[in-house]
Amino acid sequence: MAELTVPVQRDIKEERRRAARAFRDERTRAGTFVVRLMSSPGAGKTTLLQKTAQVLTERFRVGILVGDVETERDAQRLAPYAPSLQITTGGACHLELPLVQRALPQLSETAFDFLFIEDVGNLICPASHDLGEHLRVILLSTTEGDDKPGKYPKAFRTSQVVVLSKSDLLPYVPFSLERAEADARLVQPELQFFVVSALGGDGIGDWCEFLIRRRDELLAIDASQSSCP
Ligand SMILES: Nc1nc2c(ncn2[C@@H]2O[C@H](COP(=O)(O)OP(=O)(O)OP(=O)(O)O)[C@@H](O)[C@H]2O)c(=O)[nH]1
Ligand SMILES: [Mg+2]
Repeated sequence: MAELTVPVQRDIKEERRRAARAFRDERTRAGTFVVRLMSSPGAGKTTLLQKTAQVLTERFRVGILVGDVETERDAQRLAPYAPSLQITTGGACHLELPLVQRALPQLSETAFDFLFIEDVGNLICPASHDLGEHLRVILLSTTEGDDKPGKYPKAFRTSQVVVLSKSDLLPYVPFSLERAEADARLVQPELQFFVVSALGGDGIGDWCEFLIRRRDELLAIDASQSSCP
């Protein structure tokens, strides 16, 4: 079969990177810290967001966008805690920035201090897409095995934080926090780790304080840059 080369003459990846940077900068100027959660299905993203929203909404405005292939179930679970909107991808295994941009104005308000984005449960595809988040967090639950960072390196390499979730199950499963951490650090030495049980509440306080600190740091940097002549 004859091959036909079509010159596109557009760097689509660079266009996407630029759009993500612009989205991130807009949110920074609005004072919104965007935190994205990725993990394999069922690692505990929605449960962690329920607990996180419960704590943060005492002092902050929180919004949540949640991606799934089908159903509104996660948004329904999150709605009692914070304005939440489901993005159903209809088969796609990850979210993309245009979906986020379309969904955001449909949340009850957009002036949030924290915007959380839960991506579709998948350790592979989401890692290749920048949704304009300030902080990319990957959850690894104790039931998945401590060997996963090396097997799914891109998700760990492109994240800044690992939440080792379901710590309450540690007595019952062969999972070593040390091994998981060491394996992840081989992929990305700068990763920060939190050990959390969203069901039991252990580690939730440290996790929320960390998020507040990171938002404060972001806003302080933005303020100092805005005041530069
Ligand atoms: N023991 C224990 N179970 C948990 C914990 N966090 C979540 N779970 C359970 O794990 C299951 C999956 O939790 P979800 O929060 O729905 O996980 P998810 O990552 O949002 O799942 P998807 O959106 O389908 O990818 C549920 O049955 C939760 O109750 C935890 O800290 N400890
Ligand atoms: Mg979920």
